[in-house]
Amino acid sequence: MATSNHNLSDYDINTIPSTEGMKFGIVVSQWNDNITGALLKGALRTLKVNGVADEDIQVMSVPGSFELTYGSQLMTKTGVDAVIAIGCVIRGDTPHFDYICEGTTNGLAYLNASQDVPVIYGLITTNNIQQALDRCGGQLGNKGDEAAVTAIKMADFRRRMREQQS
Ligand code: DLZ
Repeated sequence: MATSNHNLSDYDINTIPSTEGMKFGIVVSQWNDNITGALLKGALRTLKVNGVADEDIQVMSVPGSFELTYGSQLMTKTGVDAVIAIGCVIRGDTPHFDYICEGTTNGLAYLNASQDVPVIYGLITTNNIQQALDRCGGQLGNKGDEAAVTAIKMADFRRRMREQQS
């Protein structure tokens, strides 16, 4: 699980499927927007490097990570091939952190299990601001890059499964 052994931005471009004809939705939380903005930048950069045009990416923001489930659910209904949910929850002095992390994680997992557009977990959950900075373009790379690569792979997975079924 430790990200310390893994740079979140590392991937082999030769293993990325074609993005031709694909559309992506991104739902980004405004809470900790210095972090989520950097994650969004990473995700957009990686989608574009892999051939996705601006007009095939729809970005919407929600107030906090807890709202990512609702936002992503609506985004899955817009004709996109995958949704990336981006948020950042930083531990505070109360159990609030645990409730938001658990609620958001369960919500996003439920979406993946209950409908047919993949929703990618671009949520970082950290003990402090430094750990978040390390993961949004700092020494451990950018989880936005990782989420975009995962979105492309899952959109391709969905496309191939649909082709098999038709
Ligand atoms: C309330 C709250 C707190 C304390 N911390 C965070 C956080 O670190 N990251 C985050 O994305 N959102 C936080 N929120 C806001 C909740 O996600 C949510 O927006 C509110 O509880 C309203 O539903």
